[in-house]
Amino acid sequence: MTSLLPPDASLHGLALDRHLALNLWIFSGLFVLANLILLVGVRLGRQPEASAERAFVLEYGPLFVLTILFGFLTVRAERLWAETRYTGADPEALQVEVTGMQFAWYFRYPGKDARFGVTRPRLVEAGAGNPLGIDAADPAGKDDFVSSELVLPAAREVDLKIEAQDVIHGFSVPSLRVKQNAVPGQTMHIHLTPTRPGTYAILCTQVCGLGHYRMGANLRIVTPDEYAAWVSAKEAAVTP
Ligand SMILES: [Cu+2]
Repeated sequence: MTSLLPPDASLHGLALDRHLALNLWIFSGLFVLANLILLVGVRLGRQPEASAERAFVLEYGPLFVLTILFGFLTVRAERLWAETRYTGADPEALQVEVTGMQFAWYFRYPGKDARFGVTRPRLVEAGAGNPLGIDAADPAGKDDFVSSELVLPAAREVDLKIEAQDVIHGFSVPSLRVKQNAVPGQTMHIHLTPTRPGTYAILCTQVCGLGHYRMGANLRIVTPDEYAAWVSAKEAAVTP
């Protein structure tokens, strides 16, 4: 059943896929069971009224079992959710800022100092090469660089800081099993570890305007060496 999904390229994805498959199997089973009960009921026709005790068991027995089942699935799902969101990222995790805007994704890397510089809305000028409005006066921003593709090294945790500049966008990377709304004025953190090198699709899953259909980007998962080479080329371009 998991083969319906694109190949997983993240460490946490396998457990999510298993949970999804478990849900599908359980609810397919319940669907079949419910229809069987219906058919048996139709076939048996009207029966003499059950005793109060038997009626109680018939009514609350399945309800009890379903409550336990839903509870189990909820706790299991919550743990998987918590793994990328509630528990903090490793302090050593690579920091990348993801910004959605009509109609593109931009990815900012903090450079050697591992600190993002201040951004100001009035400095936003995509035509002049500053789509995020990085303030040149802030020393922490001097070595920040912005990319239109998300490049991540395999087997290293990344802490994604997801933001939006104008309207609500949906940051979705099916191959990383990640989907998170990017909301103006809010910062969402997701941390995960990419595994399999390759090129994958990044989509926007909120209808964010006329150009929504073409709001996509590429995720490239590369080896640590390739990543180091890519970063130094990018850094050389911003810090002469
Ligand atoms: Cu969008």
